[in-house]
Amino acid sequence: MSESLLERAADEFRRQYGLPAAFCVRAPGRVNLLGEHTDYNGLPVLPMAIDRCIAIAARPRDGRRVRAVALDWGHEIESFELAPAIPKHPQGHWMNYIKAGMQGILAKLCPDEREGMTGCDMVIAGNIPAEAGLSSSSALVVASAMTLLHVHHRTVGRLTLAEWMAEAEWYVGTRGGGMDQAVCLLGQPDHALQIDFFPLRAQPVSWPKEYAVVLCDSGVRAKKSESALRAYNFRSAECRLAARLLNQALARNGWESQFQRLGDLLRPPFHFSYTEIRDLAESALRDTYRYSELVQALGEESRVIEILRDCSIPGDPGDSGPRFHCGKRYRHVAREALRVVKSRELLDRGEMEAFGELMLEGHASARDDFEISCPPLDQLVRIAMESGAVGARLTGAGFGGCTVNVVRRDQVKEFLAAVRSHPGLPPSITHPGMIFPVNAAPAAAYYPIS
Ligand code: NG1
Repeated sequence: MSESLLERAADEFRRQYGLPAAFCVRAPGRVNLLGEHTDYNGLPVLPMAIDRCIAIAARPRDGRRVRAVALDWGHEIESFELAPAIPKHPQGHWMNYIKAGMQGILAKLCPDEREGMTGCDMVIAGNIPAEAGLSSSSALVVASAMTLLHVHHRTVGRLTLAEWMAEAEWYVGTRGGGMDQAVCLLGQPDHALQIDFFPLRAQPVSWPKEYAVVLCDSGVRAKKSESALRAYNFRSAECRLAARLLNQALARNGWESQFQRLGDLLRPPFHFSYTEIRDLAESALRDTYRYSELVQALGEESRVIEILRDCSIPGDPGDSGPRFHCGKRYRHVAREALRVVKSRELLDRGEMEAFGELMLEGHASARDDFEISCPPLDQLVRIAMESGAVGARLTGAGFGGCTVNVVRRDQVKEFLAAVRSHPGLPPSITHPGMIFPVNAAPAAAYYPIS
């Protein structure tokens, strides 16, 4: 499938620019099997790179202009000049992801190198459903950065590039963690990855051949540019506020050191186990705080405002504004991290029924404590379980997008038929393009033009 995508990009390149492309880049999307909203808390995730990709055909050009055409988003040539601070396209525009990746590279170069950077022409093709929790955005960010690097014959280690790109994607307005960029650059066929953060590490986890991963798209579009972006950033702020509150609880128990993210508690001087982190998160926080209660607990309003501003939440929301569900959010994050660690052991032993149980627990926790599900996703999880899946849950940031389902490979046909013919689902979802198996795919790579 990705070969035809690369060919499509290369063919269209010649048509658009009247010259052959010099090379292609392919970058995969991902499905997250477990570990939702743990990455920016410094705790592990278990994603898999999938055989749905972004393909870019490119050719260097003189001067600092970058021109791009996206085949699935309008065929118009868009362009910008490479610069240390590239002005944004309107919020939500696909060009912002290209700008994010390229600006992310420029940011890491010394001024002389940055000055010497010339642009390129590009054609982009893709088959990752957009805004469906499958990381089409990070695939485009990574592919764009790799394009610029290749134009300048530069190589950067994959772990380093993944870290650069995690930060680079903040350009579009989400304060995400580093899962998507890391799995895009480090994924392996037939394997999921356990990814740990600060410092970034990835270990391949063999995926059992007898089981397939099937995605069911709810059709609800979690548009990063609108309310889902605000909701995502609000979760991130609640987690950071929870960290401040827990630091106080630790100080009351005699700890002098402070931590920033929950995952820091795994390391010196704390050396907590995952279970101890979970117990602390469950016992030391209240489910919900009003704004004034947070200010009182943290002692300084400016600290609260600083965290909110850092997560793109303007001003002082006051007590008439939203509540802060610090305890509920951290309960999800801490239990989810434990699920990732356990699930990895279960995969190693091939205990897929127990793995499926953890997926269902993860979904319930995402729905009830992290509150990122929605009725269509809950319904898809129920229907998947009635149709023979061993496990099912929402995947990615939530608020819409896809569910991920684990199904015995010899039962995939029956599963697809049962879900597609389910009377409870609207026809728009039962379409074959909305319910489809995926395979673990290799990491992003360069391809010569054939
Ligand atoms: P998606 O599903 O691609 O929006 C987002 C974040 C991840 C992670 C997940 C939730 C970005 C680029 N990605 O993924 O880092 O936090 O949500 O687990 O912000």
